[in-house]
Amino acid sequence: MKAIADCRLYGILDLGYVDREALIRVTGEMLTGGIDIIQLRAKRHSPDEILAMGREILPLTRDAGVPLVINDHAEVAAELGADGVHVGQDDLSMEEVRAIVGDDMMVGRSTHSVDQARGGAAEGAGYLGFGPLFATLTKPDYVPIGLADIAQVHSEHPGLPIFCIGGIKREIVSDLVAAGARRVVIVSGILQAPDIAEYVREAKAMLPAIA
Ligand code: 3NM
Repeated sequence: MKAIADCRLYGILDLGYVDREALIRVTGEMLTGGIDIIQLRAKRHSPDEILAMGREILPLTRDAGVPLVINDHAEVAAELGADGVHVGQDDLSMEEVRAIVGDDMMVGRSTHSVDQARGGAAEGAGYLGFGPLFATLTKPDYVPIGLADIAQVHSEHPGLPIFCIGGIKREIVSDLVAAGARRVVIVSGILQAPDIAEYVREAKAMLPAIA
């Protein structure tokens, strides 16, 4: 299984973009392109449905050695035996998450400011999301934070994997790298691409190898 420190391109299976019936196909295409880590995000589905989806895709991600992270639902992550769970600022505390998933599972946290990133590092998150950099329909109602704080947040937490997120498309990955980003999450860009595997391959090629 790929370690989080070795992950550069993070893909999200967001059921707002992927049809339920296309889940396995899209997962396969992302894996073929070389996605490093995948999250299952289904804001409108029940925990039981998310567990069922997780059971369908886990064999594929395991086969590829790619971590599978469950968004929001720590119970589902625990029951599935997922590789990680991702929580937002308004979701469970780290203590509450640990009570459900135990000490070993990777826990990722969304952060939207330098200050929240400090909080995520202090609580022991395994990685951080940092954004939204740009306005995005995938997560409306959030004020974009731009590129200004990317360098700072990386310099404050050198050992912690930080994934920039929000409105990122393949075309601008190089600009983000120039601004100090090392890792990115791309959601709609990947899921709406005519050729998902190719999109993933090209986006990943723009990210520097992890030293
Ligand atoms: N979280 P797209 S931005 C799921 O800032 C999510 O925490 C964000 O999707 C955050 O690549 C975001 O389509 C949406 O813009 C990212």
